[in-house]
Amino acid sequence: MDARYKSRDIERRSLDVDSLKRSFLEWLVYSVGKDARAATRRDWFHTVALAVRDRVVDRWMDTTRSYYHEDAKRVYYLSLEFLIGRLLTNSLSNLGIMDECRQALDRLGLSMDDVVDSEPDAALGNGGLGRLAACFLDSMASQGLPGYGYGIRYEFGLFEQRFENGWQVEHPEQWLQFGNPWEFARPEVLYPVQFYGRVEEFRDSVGERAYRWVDSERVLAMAYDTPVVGYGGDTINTLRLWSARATSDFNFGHFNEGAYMKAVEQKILSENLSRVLYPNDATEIGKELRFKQEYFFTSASLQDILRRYLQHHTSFDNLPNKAAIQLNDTHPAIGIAELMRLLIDQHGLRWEKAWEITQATFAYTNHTLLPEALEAWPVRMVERILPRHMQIIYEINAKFLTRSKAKAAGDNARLSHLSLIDERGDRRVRMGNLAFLGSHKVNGVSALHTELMKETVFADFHAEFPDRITNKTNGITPRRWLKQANPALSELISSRIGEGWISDLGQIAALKEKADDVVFREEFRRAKRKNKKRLAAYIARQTGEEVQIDSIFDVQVKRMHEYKRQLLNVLHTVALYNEMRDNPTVSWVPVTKIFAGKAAPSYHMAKLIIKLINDVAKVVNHDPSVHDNLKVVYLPNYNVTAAEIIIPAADISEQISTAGMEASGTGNMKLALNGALTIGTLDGANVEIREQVGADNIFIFGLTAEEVNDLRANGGFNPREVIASNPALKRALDMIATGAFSPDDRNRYQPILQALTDGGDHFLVTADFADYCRAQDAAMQLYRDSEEWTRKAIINTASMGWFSSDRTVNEYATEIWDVHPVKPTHDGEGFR
Ligand code: BZD
Repeated sequence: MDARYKSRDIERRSLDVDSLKRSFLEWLVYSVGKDARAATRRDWFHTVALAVRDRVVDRWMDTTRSYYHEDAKRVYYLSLEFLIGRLLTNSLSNLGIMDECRQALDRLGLSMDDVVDSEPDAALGNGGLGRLAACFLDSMASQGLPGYGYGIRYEFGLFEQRFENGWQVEHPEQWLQFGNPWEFARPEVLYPVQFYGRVEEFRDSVGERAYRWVDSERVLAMAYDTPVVGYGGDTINTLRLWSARATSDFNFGHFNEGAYMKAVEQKILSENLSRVLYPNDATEIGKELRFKQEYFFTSASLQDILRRYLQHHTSFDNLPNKAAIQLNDTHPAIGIAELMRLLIDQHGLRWEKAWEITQATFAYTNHTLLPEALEAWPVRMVERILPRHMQIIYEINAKFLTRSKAKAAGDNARLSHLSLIDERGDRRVRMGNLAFLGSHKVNGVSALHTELMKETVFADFHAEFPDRITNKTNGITPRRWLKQANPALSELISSRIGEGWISDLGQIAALKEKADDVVFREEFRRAKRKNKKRLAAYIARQTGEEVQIDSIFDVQVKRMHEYKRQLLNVLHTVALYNEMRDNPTVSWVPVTKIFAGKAAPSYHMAKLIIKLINDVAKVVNHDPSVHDNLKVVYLPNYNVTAAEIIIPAADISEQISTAGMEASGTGNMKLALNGALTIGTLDGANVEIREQVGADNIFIFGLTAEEVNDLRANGGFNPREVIASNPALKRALDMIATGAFSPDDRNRYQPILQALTDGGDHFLVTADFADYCRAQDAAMQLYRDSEEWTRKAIINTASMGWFSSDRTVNEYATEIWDVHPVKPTHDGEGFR
């Protein structure tokens, strides 16, 4: 090899400050095409990202090659969402070259923070489900597990939220506008995906009945790969996202003008498949395009998985020993019918064999029990879009129902629950049932949620397959959510217990004894204060509001949903405001209520609650009689990047969902890990957080899931009585009802009051109000004793080891996937 290239090749991989600096200048000129004088911040971000990417590529290829040579069993995480956020700090931190990069930029007279802040936030997800997928990618790579993410490369991620006069307005999120330096386009990795058409029956070569799908429309799926850098940089896995391309059938040459225009229209239509992420996080919208997105990425992923498998194998018998496919909710569940189709129609397998392989390969994670969120597609639509799949689903159903215990017992009600088809009204395909039946394991995401799955939505399936449901309590990656987001605290921790916690979060328990160390407590407080200052500056920039660093930062950040009960929080805010006004001479602990989160664009009630919070903020923040003891802020456009600023600064973590409704929660884990004390119901993973931190170090309130269930079963309760008997609640509601916060439109909040009274208060806001206020009071009293508060905060941080997504992913790996770490061989040869 030419010596000049060889040395450049080595430089590309060198991690010292000088090499980085030289790379930056070279990349700026030769790839970004600017000189240092003309370069904008964004140019510098692209420059740095490309130079960092260089340092990843060799190891990435080594990793991929090692998996190939070992023919290792891979796990494929199929998810319609990956909420990854920014990647620059993540890559630098996991490669261990944060300081080197900062210094190299420094020598160029550039600020690292400016460069980092020029990266768009990749928001290819709605909330918890998408972020969980991103944490799992980090954990798989960090532990050397051969894991691939498969999803859609949406051109528009989750909308940008702005406020106009306190109302949410949505704007398109154009994260790809200036290009994406992390991804590699793979125009040669292209799979056809079919839609519509009809099924033809024929006799195969041995005279057996066989089927082919004909007259279909085709769209191509093109791959884009993003390297996933594991901690330490040893393993670099792949996130493969599919983009829709029109087929070359749009060869316009021979068209007349009318046909030509139509052809171009068709091209745009087919490429719409990967245009935009649906912004609904808990209600199914039942749109045809959504169903097509689900099939599009699932089909492409399965074709890719089979292609990779066939590099080493000639029969499919070993597929379950070489591939584990995890379905992130039911969004990719059509994959079960698709794998059956591929094995039977394209590879000639017999039904029984194909079914055995399919079941042994798939596993399914459920993320919600909310009935309105369970996917059920109209049979007529599925039939039209995927005619062959509809046949296969009928066949799976017929075979299953014939053999089921319910049939033997003549129990028709149970049979109809087990059916893949909901026969009530317009007939629908129940994707949860399909996912359950086609998988060897089905998991919930917290202990409570898994038990409720067994008792409610999947009770009949659980009776039929008692070993199939298993719990895998969620986790979060300590790299992003402590090391990167909270350098102040992570440096303090490492100074006392070393850096082992970063890849083995269990070690953080060694901090427990430091809770009694007065010096450590002081330093812990200093770190929190630093983060609070950073957040206060952010709040001022975003909202113009000045907040007190010494106030309690009481944080509720998550998607807006009635079951998450932001309304309960704002009612407490109004009650506290009244108390402060009534008792101006009391020395109040100052409180800053911080909200952030998006509402689905069509979710009117959620948007109205946002407006209410903003209206309350306007009144409270400008009322001199509370002497700045209470501030309310709603930060716009909550995303991963905002979370990284907000979470490390929180004193209180609000986890106040109606018990039984939040499957797990993961923000609860991030906040506690960063030393916030939780005010929460016994819901989702809060139950397990209490077990870990101890009941003395968490504020639990409200009805339990069982009590909620009993209450509802016994015909509910009378919210009007509850309101009448609680003067603080009554007063808060009266103020809202009479327009104290909406003088411009006094009836604005009627729908909210209606829901709480005539509507029966489905989410039990009024029922839990008194106990919630008690928990809030207890927290405020404790905050006065800053030593005691800090002690508990430290115990929270120190007790969160179990909530690392490394632990979660290991449980999946051993109990569901049977995949094992592979150590990549780095032979240092550079590009091949
Ligand atoms: O999944 C969430 C649950 O609500 C949380 O309790 C849980 O912690 C996380 C991770 O398991 N569910 C979602 O985030 N769901 C969605 O985002 C979603 C998206 C599209 C359609 C339906 C639901």
